[in-house]
Amino acid sequence: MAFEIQSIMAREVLDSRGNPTIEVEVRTKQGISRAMVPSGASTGIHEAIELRDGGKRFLGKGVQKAVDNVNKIISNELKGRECTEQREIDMAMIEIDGTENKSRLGANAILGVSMAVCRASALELEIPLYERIAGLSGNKKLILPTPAMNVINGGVHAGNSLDIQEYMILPVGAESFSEGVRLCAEVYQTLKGIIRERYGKNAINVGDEGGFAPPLSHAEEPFELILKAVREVGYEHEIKLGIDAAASEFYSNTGYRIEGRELSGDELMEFYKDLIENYPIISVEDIYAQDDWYPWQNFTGIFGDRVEIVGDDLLVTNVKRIKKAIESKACNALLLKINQIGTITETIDAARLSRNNGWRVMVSHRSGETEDSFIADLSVGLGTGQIKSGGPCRSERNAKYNQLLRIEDELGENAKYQGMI
Ligand code: 2PG
Ligand code: MG
Repeated sequence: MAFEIQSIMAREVLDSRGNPTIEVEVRTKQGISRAMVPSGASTGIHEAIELRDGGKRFLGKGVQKAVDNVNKIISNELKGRECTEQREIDMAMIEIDGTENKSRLGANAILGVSMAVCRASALELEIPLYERIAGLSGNKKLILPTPAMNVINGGVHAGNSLDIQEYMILPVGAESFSEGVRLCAEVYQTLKGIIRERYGKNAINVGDEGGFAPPLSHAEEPFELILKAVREVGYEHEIKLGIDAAASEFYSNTGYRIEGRELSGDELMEFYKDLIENYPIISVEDIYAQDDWYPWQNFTGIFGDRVEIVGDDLLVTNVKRIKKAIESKACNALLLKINQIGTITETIDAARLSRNNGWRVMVSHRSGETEDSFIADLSVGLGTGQIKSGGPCRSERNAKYNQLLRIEDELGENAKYQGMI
């Protein structure tokens, strides 16, 4: 028993929105490995279930049941196993849970253990976490990802009237990851000045993901502001744009409610077409609702060669839904979120399936985050080439970018930056 799990324990801690989340500690002979679980706001209905207590504590959001499930059920089952057996451990937890969506033990309980076990194995093997993840996934190319930084927040992440949830800048023309971060940070600070001047100092408060949330309501306005900032610092060639519409949030059975109008799938396509033609947009995410497959296919048929079309709520990091989307050509990229599926093994499988079918993969944070930087290592280890972790502001967002800066240093001359996607 070289790499034995000696104990596993969980506790309730707070996330970036002040809601409880679960932290797990796995003890092995080299010490303690910790992990913290993120939580979404615009969650897809097909995501694995995050167990919440209900009742009065934390207004129903407590995670003591999930903590108990780790401390009383999962820990007994996994104690004494080798922490290097990631797949067997993840499958054992899935089996004990016994449900399709991890609703018995809770995907938050299972994921916390899965992440901490992965860290423990890196510690025991005396290799960095990204190298461990590369080994688990069979990936040979470590790549520093292009960051997709969300600089203007809307939708359910902000208190303004923008329907589109995220306006992102992607430094595809930077020479390195660190240069990309610098360009984005310069644009961000310049944008802050522009917004303050135009809308007053109340408008420079930030939303859940560290982007600004000025009082705008038309989809084009954020692009104009961002491009003004990009031009002011002179990075028109280096920086391109992306959006996450999070369209499930403004969809109902009567259509897509955008700027006070009710649009059909075809009309919404015209709306996006105007944006794509007028602005340097290279990536669009969740442009339609999670079960509205037909317009997704239609859009991909027309724009699939021009832009990256990312499925988030549509795919929920679930290989079954990814297979369906590959077969039906509903998009051409996966948004990879560890807590949508609930184990590291299934996350790796989702990324592999997507890559093997010629798709791009963007690793993603959640709007409710923690100081855990696991996904930074995940993006390098899987070689996905892209990560979104919010604006370059708020330390739960920068924890990921800062970890990537450390990895860049550590890889030295071998640090390859994705850049152009
Ligand atoms: C998204 C995410 C992260 P949330 O929709 O892509 O940006 O938001 O975590 O609220 O689902
Ligand atoms: Mg999304």
